[in-house]
Amino acid sequence: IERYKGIIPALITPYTNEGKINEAVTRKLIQHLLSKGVKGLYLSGSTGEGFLQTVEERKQFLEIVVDEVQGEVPVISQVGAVDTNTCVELTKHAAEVGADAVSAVAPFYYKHGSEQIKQHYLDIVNAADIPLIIYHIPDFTGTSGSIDFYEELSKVENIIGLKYTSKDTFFMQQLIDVCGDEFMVFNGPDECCIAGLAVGAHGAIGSTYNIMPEKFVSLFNHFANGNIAAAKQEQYEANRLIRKLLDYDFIAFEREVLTLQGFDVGKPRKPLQQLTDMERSQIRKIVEEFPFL
Ligand code: NGF
Repeated sequence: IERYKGIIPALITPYTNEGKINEAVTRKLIQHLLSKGVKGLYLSGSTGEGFLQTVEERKQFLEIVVDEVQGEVPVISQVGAVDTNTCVELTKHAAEVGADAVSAVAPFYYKHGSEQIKQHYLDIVNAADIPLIIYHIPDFTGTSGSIDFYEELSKVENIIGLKYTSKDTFFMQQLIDVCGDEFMVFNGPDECCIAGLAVGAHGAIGSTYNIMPEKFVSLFNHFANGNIAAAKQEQYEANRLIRKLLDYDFIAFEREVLTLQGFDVGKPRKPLQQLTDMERSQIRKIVEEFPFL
């Protein structure tokens, strides 16, 4: 558990101008984030565009990341997909290439009952000897498990935690209460990081940690040291930026900021927002307003 406690960027997947995975920029971005004190990397989630990639690309990206990280921090690969077979295939691969954990959103598009969703997670965790972190993101999947549902899954061997992307902190607190302290819960909405930590989240996984890792590492450390006023200050400063970010597709915005920071990560895949020149120049102005970027 100690290894995972902290700020974990949901890594952007760098692309070349041709839209292929950009290995060189991936390696450079990883070294940069590690140098800022992040405690892990979360791949192929919403931010990483895993759902817009082929299975081969998801495998390729994980292999590059595992090779670059060399065990320094945990690498968590989001293997969620519409169908169980793809999740199982990606889980087996993640175990083979040495990822530390896999994570999976609930199966989406079709409407499934909770028994089917539970079986889906059991099929994933039984596919290989690698821990699973469930990914709760009800706004995107259209499915929200109940507290009882998660409590049951938290007892399954090798299901080690939950990434919680919702702003309902009461639900999060109830989960932490019933699942126990050995079950890790990660805060999802970066703008509510301090709130998640306050109700007991062990760490935080999010997209804006790609562009401002230092701010959130500082927030986390202040919080852990009991310096709540300083942690709150960091959250407030970060949120002034996040408020502006939310006028755009967050992935398009963050890719533009990373490009301005010297990481040529390319454009998001369609149908994600393709920025106009005007929007790009607005983002450039925003970056100038925020010296911590
Ligand atoms: O994208 C969302 C949707 N949330 C992300 C994060 O929880 C999901 C969050 O960082 C994620 O990291 C992933 O799967 O890649 C937001 O982008 C951020 O708080 C800005 O709102 O809610």
